[in-house]
Amino acid sequence: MKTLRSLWALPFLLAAAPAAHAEYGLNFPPPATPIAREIYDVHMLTMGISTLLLMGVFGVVFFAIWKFRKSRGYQPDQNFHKTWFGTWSWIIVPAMVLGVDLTIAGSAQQILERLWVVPEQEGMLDVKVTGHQWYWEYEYMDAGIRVESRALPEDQAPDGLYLRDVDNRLVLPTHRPVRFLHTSADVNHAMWVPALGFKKDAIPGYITETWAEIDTEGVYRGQCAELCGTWHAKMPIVVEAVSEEKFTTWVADAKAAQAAAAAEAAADKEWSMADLMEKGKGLYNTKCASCHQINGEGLAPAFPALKGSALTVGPIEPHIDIVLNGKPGSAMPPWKGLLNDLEIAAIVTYERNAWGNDTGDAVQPRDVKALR
Ligand code: HEC
Ligand SMILES: [Cu+2]
Repeated sequence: MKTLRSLWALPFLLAAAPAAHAEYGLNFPPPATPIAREIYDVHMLTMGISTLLLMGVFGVVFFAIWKFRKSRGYQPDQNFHKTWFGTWSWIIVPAMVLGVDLTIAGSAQQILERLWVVPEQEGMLDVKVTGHQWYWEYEYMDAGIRVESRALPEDQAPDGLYLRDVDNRLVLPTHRPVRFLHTSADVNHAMWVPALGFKKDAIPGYITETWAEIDTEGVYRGQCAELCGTWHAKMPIVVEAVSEEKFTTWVADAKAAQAAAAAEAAADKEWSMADLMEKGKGLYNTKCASCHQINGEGLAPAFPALKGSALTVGPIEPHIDIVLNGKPGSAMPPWKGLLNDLEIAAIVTYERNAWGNDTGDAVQPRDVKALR
């Protein structure tokens, strides 16, 4: 009873906390593709029809309850079922309802077909979307650009956007069809951006496709929609739709940055301890800390501590090896394909010297290369 009574306060509480529900309006987020807009329209049509029916039915019911009440001397009709309407209404009314249902289903079917059948078209942009525990990876197949996208930690996320904002957005052009190729590197995930009109599972070992042609520039938010483990909630998706010109510039910049990073890693340079530690700290905090924690203490029993662990203060080679190849059958992924030699050298150096590990080892990119 007490709980029920305090429920009265709920609407007022919600109204008083605008920051907490800043993103939620009364309806679905505005759609950003023609198909998503049609889905939205079917939804509105359905809502309209059901609202009218609801008002009609309730109107008749309330009117009848009031008008024909017992206190005015009315008696229940004992013979209604014997009238023509009493006999046939059981068929006519459901048939009308079915008619409305089929009308809605018919238009929904047409829209879904266009949504799920990827058109064969020249000039499509192919983006491979891979779900990872717990971040998204976007690969622009033609440009050869790879982007990792992670939720911003609570202290870096803008107000009201914790678990809704990421470090690197999925940048897409408007007025150009994009084909998404969905897959996963570990467990099932699902890509869901409501404004694009679809939700699609990411299944390890399979590649499935969807598509979208965004016609409105803007930022569209979504999230992983398949329970995928401890930090399922930390997999937001942020799509930034920009003009074709802006997209071309973005592609050029991303390619240049990627080439510069590769060249830096390939250069046969001896890196100083300070440089390795600085690079390693940034990389560790974004890529490893979700499991092993910022303080290196892990999260027992799932994720081992790296502070003072046998591998991080023991010989260097097995340490590099587990980072390169992961540990099959555990949540520790292989980083071989995701990090270059310099990045792995920096992370391993950081792990061997942070949190009081103090081994004094400065691991060089060539040490990693030798074990690849
Ligand atoms: C998704 C969670 C996850 C992420 C992300 C992760 N690890 Fe691990 N890591 C594990 C698990 C689980 C183990 C334990 C594997 C086992 O031995 O069963 C482990 C083990 C290790 C070990 C061996 C520890 C020991 O003493 O046994 C090292 C070193 C390590 N990880 C380094 C890294 C580095 C470097 C990164 C980032 C580039 C990283 N891990 C990212 C889950 C993760
Ligand atoms: Cu997920």
